[in-house]
Amino acid sequence: MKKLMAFSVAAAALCAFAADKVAIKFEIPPPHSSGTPKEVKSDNLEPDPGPGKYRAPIMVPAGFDKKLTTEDTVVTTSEEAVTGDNEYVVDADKTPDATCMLQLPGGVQWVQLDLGAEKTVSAVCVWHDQGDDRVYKDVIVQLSNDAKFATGVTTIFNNDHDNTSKLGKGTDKEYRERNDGRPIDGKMTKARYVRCYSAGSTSEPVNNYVEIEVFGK
Ligand SMILES: [Ca+2]
Ligand SMILES: [Ca+2]
Repeated sequence: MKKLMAFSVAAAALCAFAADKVAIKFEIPPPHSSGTPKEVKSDNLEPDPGPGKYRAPIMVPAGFDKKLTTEDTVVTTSEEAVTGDNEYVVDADKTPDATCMLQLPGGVQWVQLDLGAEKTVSAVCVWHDQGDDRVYKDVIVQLSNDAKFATGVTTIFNNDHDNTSKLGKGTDKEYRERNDGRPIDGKMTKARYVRCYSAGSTSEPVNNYVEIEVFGK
């Protein structure tokens, strides 16, 4: 009887924990009409959820679903932009065109966000460019309290399956850019800085960033 009661208490605690979880609410822009579908070549592509269908929501404990990035978030980059301003990445405008998009040169590049202080990161969502059917190469998202990412680095996403970016081999899948961006589980990592890597896309060598949002507490 005692055993049964202990089990019930544990089960109730588990249920309460599950009930306390909330879905992160990303603001999804309308899909961009890209005309004729384009074939993309990738040997590591995840299955597309289908038009109008979105990925399963990221569930986090209540209170950890706050958007941490604002238009005042400081954005730095690996190299000077080809076009656009760093602020475009946090201006809440997700229109995939030159007026709202930061474009970095070709090769391995990164965009880094400073959250201002250490936070618990529950999710990161990245919108590159959904202007046509395309897949960005070697998408890697890392968190750290070190602005230089030399120590204490946690990788929360890495689809560089053949390690061409030399940051370690990743097991995540490549994905088609869509209007819902790419939500990534932050795994409740404590960090001040968020760094998002890419190495061009199947459409062009440059690296485009429309928006990056970080959630947590
Ligand atoms: Ca933007
Ligand atoms: Ca690669």
